Amino acid sequence: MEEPKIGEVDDLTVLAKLDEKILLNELRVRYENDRIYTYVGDILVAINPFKKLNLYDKQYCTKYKLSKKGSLPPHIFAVADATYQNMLGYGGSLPRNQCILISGESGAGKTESTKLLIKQLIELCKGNTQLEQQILQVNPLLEAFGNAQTLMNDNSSRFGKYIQLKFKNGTVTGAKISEYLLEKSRVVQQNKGEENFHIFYYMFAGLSPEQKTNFGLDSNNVHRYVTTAQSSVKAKLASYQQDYEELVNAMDMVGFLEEEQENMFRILCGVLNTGDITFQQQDEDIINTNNKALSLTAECLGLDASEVLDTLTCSVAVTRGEVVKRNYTKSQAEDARDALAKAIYGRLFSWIINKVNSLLAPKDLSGQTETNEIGILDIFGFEHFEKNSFEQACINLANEQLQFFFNKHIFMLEQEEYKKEGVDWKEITFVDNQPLLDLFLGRPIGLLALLDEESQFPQGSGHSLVQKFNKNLAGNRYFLTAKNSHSNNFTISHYAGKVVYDSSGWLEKNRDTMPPGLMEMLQRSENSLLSVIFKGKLTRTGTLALQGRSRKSMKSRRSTGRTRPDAARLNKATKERKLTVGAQFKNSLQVLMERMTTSNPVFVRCIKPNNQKAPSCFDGPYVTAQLLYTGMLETINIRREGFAVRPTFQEFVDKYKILLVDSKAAGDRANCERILKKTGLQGWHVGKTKVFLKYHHLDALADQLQSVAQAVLHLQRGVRGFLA
Ligand code: AOV
Ligand code: MG
Repeated sequence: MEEPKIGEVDDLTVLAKLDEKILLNELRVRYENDRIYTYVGDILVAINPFKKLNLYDKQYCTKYKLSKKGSLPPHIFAVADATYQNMLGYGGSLPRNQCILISGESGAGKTESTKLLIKQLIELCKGNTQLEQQILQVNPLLEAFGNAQTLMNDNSSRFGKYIQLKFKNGTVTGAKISEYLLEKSRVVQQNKGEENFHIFYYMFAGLSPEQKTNFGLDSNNVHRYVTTAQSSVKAKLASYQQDYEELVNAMDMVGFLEEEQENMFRILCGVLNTGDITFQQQDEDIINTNNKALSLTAECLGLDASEVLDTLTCSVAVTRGEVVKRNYTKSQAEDARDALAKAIYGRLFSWIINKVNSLLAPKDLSGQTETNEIGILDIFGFEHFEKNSFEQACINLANEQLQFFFNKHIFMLEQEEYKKEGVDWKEITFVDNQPLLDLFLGRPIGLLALLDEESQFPQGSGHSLVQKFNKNLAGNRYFLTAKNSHSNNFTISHYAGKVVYDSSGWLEKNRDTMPPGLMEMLQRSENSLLSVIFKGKLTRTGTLALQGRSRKSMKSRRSTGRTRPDAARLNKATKERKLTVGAQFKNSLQVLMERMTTSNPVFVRCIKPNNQKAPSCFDGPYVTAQLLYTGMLETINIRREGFAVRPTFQEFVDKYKILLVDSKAAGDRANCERILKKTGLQGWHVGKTKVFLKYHHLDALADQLQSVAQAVLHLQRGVRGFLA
């Protein structure tokens, strides 16, 4: 047999010889020929082209509809197709609920893949319904508010999301989005060379001059919270304008009312103006040095300016029934100001998700037929900047968790099953990252637990935190203390590489408390939307639970005077201890893992070809590193040697007994062997309760089924012809 040329192999598991170099070369040649997709058995590898490829138009949508996997080049649409068919129950023994897990570092192409998957899934179930159009518009909407330009990706997701599409009889009936940890700190501060959330630039380009004046938006977009160079904003003005149009379009389509949109923009301009409030120390007092910003803030947020100033510059506590006022320092006032902006943005984002969910919720669940779902996980990819904070730690923890799930599914469970079923098997080893999950999640000695403990001390600081880490985790192989004992830095040896973290600000970010009085003030806002979003409660996973129906409460605009809250209420508010951000994140990851465990997982692994976001540039060492840390070689090995398809005897016989031309064949071991021998296939195995097949066996079996079916049809026609 002739060896296939380099780059001609669509599925790397058929390569006769394999090592790091061969693998890299195959991928390189494919990439150079714009073949960005490659299979490893049932896993899709996607390399970011960083340029527009003609791979996704109508013609491709049609081509990959109900296609047979082996007959077409690898494609993200084929993943959508296979997942859809499994959801319909064509996957035999597999669970009907599917979850597509997309991994890869920041900028590798997860979000683009997610969009393509949704596009093709909608194409597959197409009923031309309004709901389908709404679902397609959700992504541009979420990206406007949740994505931003970073050093690693111009459209980086600053939140994680899990999108569940619900189906009934193959038709989409609704969608639900879960969000994970929006990076709120970006609203008030961005690293050098990075931007605030897209929406702030879209608004600047898209709002009418009248709106801008009304909302106090600077005509040059000079606000402290948006630091991007004016020249670069100007250069992108036209494209921002278009993005704004698309966003408004999307909001209309999904069902956001005009009044709600107006309120959103007003609130966001309030956030920008909040950032421009500046303070100065004057004797005992903190005074505001930008009255214009203060009054614009109050105006946009529907608040009273003097009350805003009060809550930002002093705290009111109750000691033995007496109300005691304490002035903030300048930096405390600045923190209070930024906390206000972050809280508003975070809650607004949660409200948007909430609103989308209520608009896209399945309407009628009373029918007899069961509903099934396809979930798609698009998290924030692994990140390592020059300076890495609490957000990066959480983001990287999520990536560790996902890698662990991959390992567990691909290596651990599978090999356990071989053992149990008596398959003759040579163990394939892999790098287990369980120790890293333990390092983060262990109790009482784990990063998050220690962080929570330190967060309870009002006097705690970044330095006391890192000392606590050093003291408790020094023996851990994956935790490295800084050489300089005064440093706030520590290093974690992640599955995807070492990251140096700076512990400054972690306690505040983890506590995420609002200065006293802010919450109550916002609940009394004249802006009906703002008051609604602050009346909601946060759940244990940090999502917003609104009281009653949001539409209804939107309409009842009541304002209960502007007095400061009474002492008793204040006291209660300060006493109520809410979950820390770390604890919420841990809970939401746990919920996600549980959901993933009960579905059939489908893996897409995105690879970033270079670190410059550049097209046609394949950086060998950079790609190799990703192939190594994701365990690609081991994955190919297990997919080559292993048995990805494992139906029970009964399932196997039910599906293929037609090949025996024996419709009464019992679902036992002997019949499975009879069928398999008859097919002439090689390399299968029959275990104690299950049949073990290679991925490519499925295609061959499908071919044989089809030819038998055709023969039967032929025969029937013949008989009919004979009778006629
Ligand atoms: P990410 O989701 O994995 O990063 P994206 O999906 O946002 O990465 O991809 C980054 C950029 O790469 C996109 O904005 C596109 O310009 C380009 N790109 C990705 N996939 C394709 C494709 N199939 N065709 C053309 N261009 C593509 V992050 O969200 O940062 O982890 O947090
Ligand atoms: Mg993304």
